[in-house]
Amino acid sequence: MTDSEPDVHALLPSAEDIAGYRRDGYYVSGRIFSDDLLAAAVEGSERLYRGEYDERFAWSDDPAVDPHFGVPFTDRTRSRADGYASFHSLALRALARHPVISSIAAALTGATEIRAWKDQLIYKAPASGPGENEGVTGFHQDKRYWPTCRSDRMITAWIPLHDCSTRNGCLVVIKGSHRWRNNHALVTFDERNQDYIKSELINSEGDELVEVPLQLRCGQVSFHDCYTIHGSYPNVSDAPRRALSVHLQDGENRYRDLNFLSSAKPVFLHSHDLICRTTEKGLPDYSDPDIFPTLYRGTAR
Ligand SMILES: O=C(O)CCC(=O)C(=O)O
Ligand SMILES: [Fe+2]
Repeated sequence: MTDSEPDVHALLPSAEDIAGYRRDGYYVSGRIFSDDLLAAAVEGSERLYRGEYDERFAWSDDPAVDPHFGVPFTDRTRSRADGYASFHSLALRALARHPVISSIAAALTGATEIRAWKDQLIYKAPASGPGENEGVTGFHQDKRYWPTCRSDRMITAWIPLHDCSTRNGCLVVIKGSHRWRNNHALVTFDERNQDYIKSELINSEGDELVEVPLQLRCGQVSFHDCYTIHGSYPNVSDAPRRALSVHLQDGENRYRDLNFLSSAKPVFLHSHDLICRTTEKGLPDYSDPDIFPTLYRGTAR
């Protein structure tokens, strides 16, 4: 594939694909990104791990926003998730803000506007031995991390920077789990015991728990609903598994104030609330174009 722009229309999901996403809670795209863009993204992530930022912001050194800011990544035996990679690396921004990603997100969710919400650059180191739980991403629901978001239509694009299989710990989704809303405990990204999450925490409302490993060729992207339960197992290959998660909000998403009863000691505080502009009422504005740029505006399909 050359580095020419991909054909947006050819990559948009069909009506059948959209119905599949709404039924099962996930969708796998065709090949969106070229080898060149992905190679640049790998290089961009290595630069971040050395503490080299292409662009800096007023909050780029604030560990309250992200404890990884400016901290070189030396311990390659565990995983690491950097929360603002697309702000600091232009190569990663090219993936996160790519028009094909937001167009697909709009088609799948039915939203007429898609804004950036957040991204996460994830490095899953090879596990040091068989049977180790190293590098596991615990099964979780993304929306549980964003209780201050009023929307239930948020969506995540998961962009691997190379081929991903069960061997190097590809993303695994639980089919249809976006309908299981009584799962407030699933803030379990950092829990490594998947069996515990599956047997003790997930409430599947009587449905069978069907895990689907999303094995992707480089350039492909998977999308999951903000309530779809997903995670990943150890990387038993001998190379790191690298992916950029791009979390997106629909244009209707607004901040909801869950601290109104306990404003002296806020319970729900997203790192974004520290850096985005505020509304007239002094509340975080989730449409601040500096933090949440609009990536798609169009008509509902
Ligand atoms: O890459 C992983 O292991 C987890 C990614 C994830 O949680 C997400 O994309 O929402
Ligand atoms: Fe997630």
